[in-house]
Amino acid sequence: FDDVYCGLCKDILENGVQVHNRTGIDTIKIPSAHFHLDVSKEFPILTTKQLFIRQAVTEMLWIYQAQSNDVRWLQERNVHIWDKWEINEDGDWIDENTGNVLKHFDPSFAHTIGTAYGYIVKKYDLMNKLLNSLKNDKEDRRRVISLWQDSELDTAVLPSCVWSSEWDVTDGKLNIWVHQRSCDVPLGLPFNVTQYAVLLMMVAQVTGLKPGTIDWSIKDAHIYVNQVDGIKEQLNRYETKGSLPAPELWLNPDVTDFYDFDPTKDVKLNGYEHMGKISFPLAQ
Ligand code: THF
Repeated sequence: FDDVYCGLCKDILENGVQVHNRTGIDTIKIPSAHFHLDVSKEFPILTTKQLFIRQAVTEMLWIYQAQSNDVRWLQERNVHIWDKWEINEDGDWIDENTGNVLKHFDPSFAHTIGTAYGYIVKKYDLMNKLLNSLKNDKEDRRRVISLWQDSELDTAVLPSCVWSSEWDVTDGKLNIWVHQRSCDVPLGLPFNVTQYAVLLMMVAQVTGLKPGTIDWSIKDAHIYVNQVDGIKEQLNRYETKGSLPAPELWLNPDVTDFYDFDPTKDVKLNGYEHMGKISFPLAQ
């Protein structure tokens, strides 16, 4: 995965255009990107920097297993990546730098991110529909999970960034196409790719399939200008040291129900070697 990822970063730095956006911190962007990964050959996780697998898997389970939009669920598990988007007791989403109200919600949305991600999965029963289709109708060509629901957009802090996945079965292998409308390449993308690979492996296991491929498409692939130094450091590691062998993800083979996966005992990353953490600023 480092090859694909570092290639994308290089492309953005070489060919990207600097633009303004709602966060107030400019990005360098390219309009689109796409890559293909084979999870049956290699578990996709970066080795040119440390990827925090526990946080990434917890976020994925928050969305697809707990089907929650409550930020406290993550905080209770010591995951703080959504803290900047938590609606407060008064129903306000606050700009952490200025203290201004960025958006007001009904106070019943306190402590959540509003109607996005896990809220959508639950309301439209998307995960159960997927699992049932994979168990009962292997030929189905309508397995689309869409977290983009127009009627929910106004009441979400952020419309879901990774918002669609399509699932097909070919020759006993489960393959997905995932699409992301906006991509913070240094922070979001490494989390997202690894967590969807884990999701693919979990869903394959509980439906009697083998994990296959991931196609990943992106609209607006960007690096925030305050992240450029960190990416240059990562590209320098890649150019001087290459990448390290990919680790293996172990899932407890006894788990047969997706909702039974417990990340503290049923998910292990074995032999993860990496070149160390790189800190990137997170634009709100
Ligand atoms: N907003 C922005 N600007 N970028 C994003 O990636 C993003 N997300 C989510 C919502 N809004 C976003 C939040 N996802 C980290 C990772 C994913 C996040 C937010 C933050 C992060 O800080 N990762 C650190 C490690 C964190 C730790 O130490 O635990 C890292 O180094 O990877 C898109 O999903």
